[in-house]
Formats: sequence, structure tokens, C-alpha cells
Amino acid sequence: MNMRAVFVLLAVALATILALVCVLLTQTGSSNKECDPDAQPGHQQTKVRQQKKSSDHSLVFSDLNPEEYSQIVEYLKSNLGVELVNAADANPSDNCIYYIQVQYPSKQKVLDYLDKGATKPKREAIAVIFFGNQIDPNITEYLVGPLPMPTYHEDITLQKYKDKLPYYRRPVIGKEYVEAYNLVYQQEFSTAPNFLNDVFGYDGTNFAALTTVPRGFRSGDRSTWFVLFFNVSGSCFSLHPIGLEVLVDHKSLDVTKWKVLKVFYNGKYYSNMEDLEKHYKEGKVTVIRMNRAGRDDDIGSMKPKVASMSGGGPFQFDPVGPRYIIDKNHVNFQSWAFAFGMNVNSGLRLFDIRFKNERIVYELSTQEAIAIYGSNAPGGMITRYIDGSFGIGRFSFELVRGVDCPYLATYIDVHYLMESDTPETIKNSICIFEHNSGIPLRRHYSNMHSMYYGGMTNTVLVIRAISTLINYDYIWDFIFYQNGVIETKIHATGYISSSFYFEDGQDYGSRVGEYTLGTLHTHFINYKVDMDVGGTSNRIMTQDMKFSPTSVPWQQDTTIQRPKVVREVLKKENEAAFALNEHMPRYVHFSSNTTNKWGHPRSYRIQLVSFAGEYLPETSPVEKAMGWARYKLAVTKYKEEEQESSSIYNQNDPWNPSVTFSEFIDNEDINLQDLVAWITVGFLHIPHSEDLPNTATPGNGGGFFLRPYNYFDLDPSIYSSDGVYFRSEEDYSSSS
Ligand SMILES: *[C@@H]1O[C@H](CO)[C@@H](O)[C@H](O)[C@H]1NC(C)=O
Ligand SMILES: *[C@@H]1O[C@H](CO)[C@@H](O)[C@H](O)[C@H]1NC(C)=O
Ligand SMILES: *[C@@H]1O[C@H](CO)[C@@H](O)[C@H](O)[C@H]1NC(C)=O
Ligand SMILES: [Cu+2]
Repeated sequence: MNMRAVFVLLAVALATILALVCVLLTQTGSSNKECDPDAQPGHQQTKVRQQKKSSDHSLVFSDLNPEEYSQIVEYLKSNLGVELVNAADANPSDNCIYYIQVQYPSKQKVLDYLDKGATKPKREAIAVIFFGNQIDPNITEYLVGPLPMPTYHEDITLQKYKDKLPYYRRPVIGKEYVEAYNLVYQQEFSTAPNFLNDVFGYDGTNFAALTTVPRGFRSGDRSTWFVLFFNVSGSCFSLHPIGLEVLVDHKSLDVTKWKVLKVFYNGKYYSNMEDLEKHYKEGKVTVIRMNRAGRDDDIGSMKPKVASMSGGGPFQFDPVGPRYIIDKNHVNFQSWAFAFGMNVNSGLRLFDIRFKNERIVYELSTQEAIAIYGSNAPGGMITRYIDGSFGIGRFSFELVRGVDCPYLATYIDVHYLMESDTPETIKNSICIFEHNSGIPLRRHYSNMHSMYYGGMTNTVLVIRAISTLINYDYIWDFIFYQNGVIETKIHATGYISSSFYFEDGQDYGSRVGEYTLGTLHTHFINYKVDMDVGGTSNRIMTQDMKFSPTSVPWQQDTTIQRPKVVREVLKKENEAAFALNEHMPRYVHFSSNTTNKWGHPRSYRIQLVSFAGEYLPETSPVEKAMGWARYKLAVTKYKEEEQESSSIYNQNDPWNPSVTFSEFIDNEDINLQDLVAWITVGFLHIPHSEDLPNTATPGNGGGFFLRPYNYFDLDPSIYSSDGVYFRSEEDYSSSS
């Protein structure tokens, strides 16, 4: 072991001990200066007191804790007046709890509490119940409160969705998949023993199935194409399609009435497995005999193909411990403060983001992610995944220290209750860390007139979660820069989905394995950005520039092309809804009605980084269900009833969406109103051989920046102690 390694290990050990001491001391409730980065020399105690106050306030945004979940389940069981079966065991004809989640008070109530000293609003939850055991089954959403000891529940379904929620819109729960797989594997496959055995060596366990969506072509349909793969061990099945796909109708609430409607094998369609077996026996089926890949010839194996070397690459450590404070769901970093939570459906969300205690963003949250596929095989060609209905938050699994986030990051557990009667904890599923991005935030080296250097290391704070949606993974980042910039980033990684490679497969992607077609798809992500710049009264201002020929004043017979600033205020929702391919001014600002020192409106600029391209023709009958993707940016007036751009019920009834985003845009006045920006970023993914074993993050992503623009009178990073400045007469060989 070399000296550097020893030193690093010592540093890590020391940091760990310090962290443990801090945890122990804070848990016994004593206030402790050593653990408090603001207690470091150079930080002011007054700031700490002020922040402590707001950190309690952040609890208004906190997720439910395990005790609260349990209390609500108890309450529902004794007060709904019906039998509730644990969703893990529930049949479609049972009643069960789908999920429970915190329900925030109205924004006005929260602002009165945060800003005007009003009393803390009641804490409430939303409980989503599948009522399968009644004449007219439905989905009902209840508001349950007050926590921690609920005494009331109120059916808010009609108020929230303006209509009832038909039972067929419910997401498919684990138990329903199990029943569908039983039908396929046990009943249906038993009718084609020769085909399955000869062609695939089927033994009852070597297959895996991937669900596709939507499940039909009209409201009420619930028939799913299940794509079959070899069930490989130690890597993802999604790269090993076998060419067999089965369409199962699982609409009936009586499981025994479910049936197979169609079977696809190697480019041909059959009425069922028995039909396929019959054709096979008659020698009429072109078969591709296949074996399950072993560990060594698995194209999807992520096991490094070389031995690991000792040491590894560089990694960061915190010489004085973390310079951020996390107090429950409240985070402080330099001038930043915010609250965070995890929405079980839509993922990570931040609230009350402040810089120097002034709120800039009320809510910054992931809303939805979709993937639209193309293929020459049925499952692949029909697929339009709407991930929120599967659970972007719920599938945010444990993060691996040192790979998913830096070694010294702080890892936070998330509690949720879904498809169960008891809450579950996902350990370490959010990470927060300070990060030196390795590029100066700003710098200047002067060797003319006056010799000096000024610069600043770019240390940012990152909060991250990563969700794994069956085969692929999304990395969700929110990044805080010391110059007042917030960056939101999405990266895609994990395994691609695939179709069986046959005939004109290459029209739908790239062949990436003997029988594997990496199918083309789009990744589109929608975010909600509820900015409050200098208060809730904001307007949308745009800036761009325009060239105009101008005769040169001192030489009138000559013209130059002179660019000029073009400014505009967008006064109506329709003017501020920019379709994907529409020209959008390069600068779009959320601007307050106050001005900075130089008389310009204080504003934050929204800057997109996206490669979205075409989404889906509006003639598609499922288009409205994902209609937010029509717009790269749409600004709407804040409304309590327009909280989310999507709905978990849109996936299984995309023909009659429960939330239709385009209806949010109804040309209301957006001049000096409380405004919300809905941002869509995305990219087209035509897989290629290097997507194996996994899609890599570089280039596979998008995001946006929220940047102060005439908001401060001067770049606020000049007040950061991370800045460096020296002159020639000083010793410039060191920056300390
Ligand atoms: C849905 O079912 C619940 C439970 O039986 C019932 O209270 C509610 O009124 C129903 N909703 C509608 C819109 O029929
Ligand atoms: C896949 O294989 C594993 C181990 O061989 C087994 O435990 C699992 O049940 C199999 N899955 C299916 C769907 O057959
Ligand atoms: C700015 O907005 C605030 C809050 O809505 C309002 O009270 C004030 O009159 C506005 N000022 C101007 C100059 O429009
Ligand atoms: Cu992809």
C-alpha cells in the first residue's frame, strides 16, 4: 500500500469517526458546534439561528414517517366500513390500499405559515383505495387527517378529477402480474410442450416476461403483450428476447376468465400457444433454436472483463467535514436552503429553495418520464411507457457508496407505503454531497498592466436519487451553484429494452446481438418549476437579438449588420407555451416586478439543455395522455387544481386521460401572477452496440438551468469564502 492510499484511508477513517460522533451527539439532542459547518471560523452564529428556525418549517414538506403510515392504515381499516385486503394478496375483486402519501396544504396556507407567522397547517395524507369488491368498482382518493392521529377522511376524487375514476384505470399491481404470469407459464404453455422444449429447452423457470403498455386500444381494455426473454442470472433479461410474445386479456375481475388472445413467434401471429404447437408439429413454423446464455457468453454481463487493480482513481474527501447541514428534510449549503421529499409516483422533489433566505423556487420536481418505442414485434411497437404509473419514487433504490454518489456523501432513507399494509424503507436512496466539479466557477489571470489572479473553485451541492424502472435507470440530479444557479439534470443508464431480431428489424434500431434488436425509443421527462422570484407575482419576459442593417454614423455610405436586444413580456398562457419545434427566444425569464440597482427587473432565466425532437403526432389516440411532451416550455398560472402534469391513471387509460396537461393552457393572464413553468427535456435513443452491456450516461441526458439574471446587483459568489485572489507581490504559488 502506498503512502497516498494510507493517507486517504486515514482521512476517510477520521471523517467517519467525526460523522459518527456527530450523529451520536445530535441524536441525544445536544447542540453541537463541531458538527455544525456554520460554526467553523468565518461563519456567523446569527445565520445558524435563522436557519434553524426555517429547518423546522421545512417539515411541512416532509414525507410521512413509518408511524404515520401505520396510523393511517389502522384508521382506514376501522373507518372505511369495508374489508381491506393487503394489496400484496389482493385479487382484482378485492378492496385494497394502493398507496398512501403526504398531501400538502394549499400553497397559500404554506406561505402564510412560512412567511407570515400563521399557525402550522394541519398535516394530511392522501390514501388511494382500489374498491374492487362492490357492484360498481372504482378507485377512490381520500384525504386523511389530521396526522399523526387521523380522525377524518374525505373522498376528494370528484373534486380532483372532475369525474369518477373507473376501476380499469388502476395501475397493475404485483399480484395481478403474478396471476397473468401463472396463466401464461402454467396454463397456456402447457399446451405447447414440444415447441417450447425443442426450441428453447423450456423448463418452467428459464423464461422472464416484460410487460408492455398501453394495454389495448380503447378505454376499458386491459390486454397486455408480454414479451418473453431468457431468464439469465446475474444480468438483465431484457437483452435476451426469444421471439415469443403473448397477448393476455386480464380485464375481468374474475381471474379465471382471463385468456390469451394472440401469440407472436418469429414474425408470425397465432391464435394461442396450442395453435402455434399445431403449426410447429406440422413443420410450418420457422424456428430459431436458442439456448439461455451462460455467464461467460452473456452479452449483458457487467462483470469487468479484466482483473481489478488496487488503488483506483482519485476521490474527494472533506478536510473539515461536510460544509452542509441536513436537518431531517431540510438542507443548508452556503447561501442555499431547501426542503426535499420523495413522491412515490413521480420521484424526488424540492421545496422552498432559498438563496440568502430569499425564496426563489417554491417547488422544483420531477413530474413524469415517458418512453415511446418502435419495433417490428408487437410488444415493442405498441410500447409507450408512462413511468410515473409504475413509480419513479418507489423504484428509487439504495445507492452504492463511491459509485452512485461519492463515498462521503450523506445517504438518506426513504419510507413509502404502496401495494402493502405496512410501510417500507428503502435505505440510502437519496444522496446529498458537496462536489468539486473540477472546473473553476470563474477565473481571470492578468499579465497586463496589473499582475493578479482571481478565481473560485466550483464547489456545488448535489442532491440525487436514481430510479430503476425494470431494465433502465434514470439518475435525477439537482445541483446548487454558489453563484445562485440551480441546475436540474437527468441521465439515462441501465439496460436497453429489446425486441427479437428478425426481417426488417434494422428499420427500428440496431442489431446488437445474435437475436437482439436494440429498439428505438424516446426519453421525455417533464419537470414542474414553480418559481417565485421576489415574491409570487411574476411575469415572463423574453430576450433575444435581431440584426438590422445600420449605416455607419461616421461613414454614411457604409452599412453594418448591428444586433439589437429584442425584449417582450408574454401576457397570456398561450404565448408562453412553446411547442417542441417552435422557435423560442433564447432568453426566457421569470421576472419580478422589482428592479435591481441598475433598474432592470430582477429575474431568473430558464435555459434548457434538450435534444427532444419529435414527440408523437396529435392524431395518436394516446397522445393527450402525455400531452405535456408537446411543449419544451409552458408557463401557466398557479392553480391548486393543477398540481401535476400527469397522472398514474393515464397509463392504463391513455384514451381518456385523468389529467390532460394541455387543458392547463387556456390563455389565462400570466402578467404579474403566481406562475409555474413546465419543462420537457428529452432525447432520441437509437441503441447501438456500445449500449451493451449498459447505456452509459455521457450524452444520454438533458436538463435545464435556472440562472439569476439581474437578480443580484453583483455575482453573489464574490461573498463565498471559496474565492481566491492574489497579486504579483504576494506568494502566488499557493492559494491558501
Ligand atoms: C366509489 O366507491 C366508494 C366506496 O364504495 C364510494 O364511497 C364512492 O361513492 C364511489 N365513487 C363514485 C364516484 O361512485
Ligand atoms: C428466473 O431464474 C431464477 C433462478 O434461476 C428463479 O429463481 C426465478 O424464479 C426465475 N424466474 C422466472 C420468472 O421463472
Ligand atoms: C409588485 O407586486 C406586488 C405584489 O403583488 C404588488 O403589491 C405591487 O403593487 C407590485 N408593484 C408594481 C410596481 O407593480
Ligand atoms: Cu434509452
